[in-house]
Amino acid sequence: MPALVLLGAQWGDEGKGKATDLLGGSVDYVARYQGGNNAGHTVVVGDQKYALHLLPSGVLSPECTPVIGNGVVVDPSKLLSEVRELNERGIDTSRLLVSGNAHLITGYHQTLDKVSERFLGKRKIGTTGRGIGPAYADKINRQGVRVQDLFDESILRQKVEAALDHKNQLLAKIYNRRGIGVEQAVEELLGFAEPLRPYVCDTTLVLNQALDDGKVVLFEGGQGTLLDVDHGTYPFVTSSNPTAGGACTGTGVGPTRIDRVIGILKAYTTRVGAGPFPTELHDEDGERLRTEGHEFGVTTGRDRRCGWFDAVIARYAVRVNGITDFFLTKLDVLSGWERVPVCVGYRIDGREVSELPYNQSDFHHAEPVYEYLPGWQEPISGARSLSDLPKNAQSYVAALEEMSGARISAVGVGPGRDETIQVH
Ligand code: 2SA
Ligand code: GDP
Ligand code: MG
Repeated sequence: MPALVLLGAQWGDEGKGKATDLLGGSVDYVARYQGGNNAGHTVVVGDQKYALHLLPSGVLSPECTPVIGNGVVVDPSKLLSEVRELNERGIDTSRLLVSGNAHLITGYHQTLDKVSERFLGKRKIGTTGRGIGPAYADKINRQGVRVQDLFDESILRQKVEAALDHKNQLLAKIYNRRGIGVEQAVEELLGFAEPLRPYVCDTTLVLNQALDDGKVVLFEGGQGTLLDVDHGTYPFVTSSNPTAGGACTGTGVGPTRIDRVIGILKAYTTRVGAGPFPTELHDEDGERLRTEGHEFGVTTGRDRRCGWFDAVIARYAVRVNGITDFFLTKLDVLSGWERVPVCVGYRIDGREVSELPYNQSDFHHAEPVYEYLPGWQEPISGARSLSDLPKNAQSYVAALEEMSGARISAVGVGPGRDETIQVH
């Protein structure tokens, strides 16, 4: 099992941080391949809780080397403060490697993110306001500033000048805001150069050599499949590719080297930010899932929208990611329901469909078709094998596996490292 991708199969917050941490002890490298500090990955180790945003969750495993790949957008100030906070809690971050080709998020990207959301009004995406979209826009528009540019002042100045020229016109003419000074932006960025220098290297070379040497590499996705800019609910998505292909472009490791793709799948569904969500609950059942599942954003503290499990989405995630295994998380949150609805298809303008519609209007109109599975009353956090679970919880897992189209190889029954049932 030398190379595995671990990604969110729904709209993010499925419990990727916990799953990565769980595997951290048996892998040599954990590489983030997309996104930035919009991610919020929670890891609970004993009585300690860590909320990681930019650092790969493997940073908490002493034998594991955390890598920030070229596909990630790096806010240098946030990276350094996350490193400092972990150091203050006794976690060694000296093994961290950061790609010199990763793009930087600067103050002006954050300004543009916030201003453009305000400008969109009720059409807003509900971004995290961390500058993610504008930083990726600059990358694709070839106006980005990369980590390696921090080490060449003259190139840095030229790139910031080029990036700000157009943005300042935009800020002044469209948003009626004051422009951003080139010198101020350059000075601020230069201040990050020396603190970052020890971590920066050619991570593509490191990861490929590690695989040549038989090391185990885990590629950790942020957000989730339906937030993918190509395969998600566009435009209500993030600006990168959390799907499995992103692991290759975001680290420079070819697809023939990937052995396993693990989809993290919550036993119900949540979403943060705007956009369609067929199984969303607007009633007290949704409120109950939010409260019992502690469904609040790790980065922004926003309420997460909650709804029932959607097998159409799980099957779609298998299709676009080539998922080989699922880790089913938060099964414990479902204890105490008389019956648990599971969405098996959609009704769209009178038609029933079993595949996710590619047409955005169809998806906006999709009404869930539910099957009702019998619930269980007992708390299950103490279960360590499937046979420890109440019969109806076992049947729920089996039904989800059958409907989703990939085997479930682990089941989460609590946030702690050990609160997991290993099935395969
Ligand atoms: P952005 O900031 O440009 O990436 O926002 C675009 C959309 O992507 C969603 N998004 C997320 N959805 C779930 N979890 C995320 N991370 C945090 C968490 C979120 C938080 O772990 O809880 O704290 O609010 C995440 N990051 C981005 C976002 O909601 C937009 O819909
Ligand atoms: P990520 O972005 O996918 O890493 O997920 P988040 O950390 O944003 O949100 C998942 C939340 O669920 C975190 O608070 C985790 O500690 C918690 N969690 C993960 N797995 C389980 C589980 O099996 N049961 C319960 N109750 N909580 C879990
Ligand atoms: Mg999260």
